[in-house]
Amino acid sequence: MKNLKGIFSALLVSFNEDGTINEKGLRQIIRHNIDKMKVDGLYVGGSTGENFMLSTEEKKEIFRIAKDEAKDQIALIAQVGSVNLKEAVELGKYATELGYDSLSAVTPFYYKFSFPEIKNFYETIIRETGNKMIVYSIPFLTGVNIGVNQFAELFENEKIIGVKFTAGDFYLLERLRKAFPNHLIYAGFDEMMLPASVLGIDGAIGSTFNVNGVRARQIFELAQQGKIKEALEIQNVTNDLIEGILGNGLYQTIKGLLEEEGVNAGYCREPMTKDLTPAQKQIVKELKAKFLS
Ligand code: HMN
Repeated sequence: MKNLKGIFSALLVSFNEDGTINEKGLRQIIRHNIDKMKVDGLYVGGSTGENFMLSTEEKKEIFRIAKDEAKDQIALIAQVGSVNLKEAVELGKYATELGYDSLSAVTPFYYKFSFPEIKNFYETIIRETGNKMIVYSIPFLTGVNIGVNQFAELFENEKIIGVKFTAGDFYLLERLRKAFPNHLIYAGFDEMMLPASVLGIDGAIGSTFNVNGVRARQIFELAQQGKIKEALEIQNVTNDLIEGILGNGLYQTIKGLLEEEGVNAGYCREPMTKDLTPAQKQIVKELKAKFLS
């Protein structure tokens, strides 16, 4: 089994202008992550993969291409969560057959599901696929908050091996770390990686690692060595870059930065804005010159 700790890029997907998947571009993004960013793994089908705007067949296609390109070079996690449980199971079976090291699923969203319903959602995917599961908790987008006691209930299922914690609630993160020393906890906000690392996370999953993965690893490893001042200096530079990215359009700007690196990262998928304006493209050039040269 692959080591599931460390730095995971939340994989971006290259789309053509008409919204179809650009396979060649997607393969280039994967190679860039493996060869240049030296990530430990990829989180495929997440928010960053524009996943919730795609059809089931498109999601499968992305899982297939990512596994075919990465082979066994790095760890692969497939995000299969969907408010359509049947789709989540279908995707989970598909990714498991492809050899993904673990599944992950966002907490079911939109409807106000009860905790027993959420628990049943995870247990159904696990029962049907036999694979491991990482809970994807991202309350600011889903509105779903899971507390320590609820995590304890979920973790009673030994196939639920961890959580991707995309939240700024460091009290909850500290409580989770203390309560579950043997479960994997991944930080989900790249701009808060240092405080999360100090609290003892096992790894991080982030969109900006597609272009800033080397700095992300430095922050993580320096914090583990107790070199907080040095780690903070790199987090400061990282956050200057992230501030620039967030102010210019998150996924479009990361794609623009990849294009500057010679990677055909392509367009975003509507209803997201497909492309940057000329003024935004100029900002990408400035970010590239300042932070990635
Ligand atoms: C995913 O599901 O694609 C990522 O794991 C999500 C990840 O947590 C990112 N969150 C979102 O894009 C909503 C972060 O990397 C985020 O983009 C970054 O910290 C900038 O805010």
